[in-house]
Amino acid sequence: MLPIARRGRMTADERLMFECFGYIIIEDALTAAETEAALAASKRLHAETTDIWRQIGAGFEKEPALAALIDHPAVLPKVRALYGDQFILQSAWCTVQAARSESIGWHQDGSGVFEFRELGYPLPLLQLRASYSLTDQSREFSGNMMMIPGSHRSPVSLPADKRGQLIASPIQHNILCGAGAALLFHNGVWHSPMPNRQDIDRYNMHYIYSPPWLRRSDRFATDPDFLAGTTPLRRALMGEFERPDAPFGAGVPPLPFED
Ligand SMILES: O=C(O)CCC(=O)C(=O)O
Repeated sequence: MLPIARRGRMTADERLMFECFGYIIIEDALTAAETEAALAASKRLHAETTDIWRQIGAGFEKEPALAALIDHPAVLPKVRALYGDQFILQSAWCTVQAARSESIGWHQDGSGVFEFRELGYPLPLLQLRASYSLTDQSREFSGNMMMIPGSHRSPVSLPADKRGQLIASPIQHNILCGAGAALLFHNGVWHSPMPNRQDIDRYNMHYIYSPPWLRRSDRFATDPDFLAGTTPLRRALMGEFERPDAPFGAGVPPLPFED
């Protein structure tokens, strides 16, 4: 019953699993070297963090190992399969859950200011999140993600009194995966981090892909030095168009994929 996918192109089976569960898991998305480099970069980003849970945005501007995951070949073809050739990186968050801490909070992704579920039913795909586990989360209580499969298609919300609970629903799935795995999920899936009862801090790196007109949430503008030094594809994924005034129409060129 696990929606396990392989690296790269989205197969028909994977697409069905994604549509049914609202997520798929790519267990070996990153190599050990990529995981180690991204973890070291995440620790540098969080060098000053003292909160038990905190996320820092746009770390890719400073850390090449995090920029490398923006268009990672294990995952980006699946994002493309779901969105086509016109989408952006709406945000990228490096998230730490400190050792021996918890911050259970079941939620759907989107905007607390105007929840996506207010838009209509079924909830549209607006923030497709690729979450890379940078520390081992193959056992429960390692800060691993908990998900309610299929909840992106539920017309009713998770009851408010369940949103702070470890066991929010009998059908919840506590995701277990090693370091280097990627979890790709629909914004509508109810999810929460599990407590981290380990002696080490847990790190996740989240990349959120959206239609080109969705406002970025980890930055108002992308660092010009990063834009100047990065690849055409990553630059385009930053949402830099020639006509940023016209993101709904002819202003948005297709992403410069090589194939
Ligand atoms: O990495 C985590 O702790 C979970 C982050 C999360 O669920 C979110 O940012 O929406």
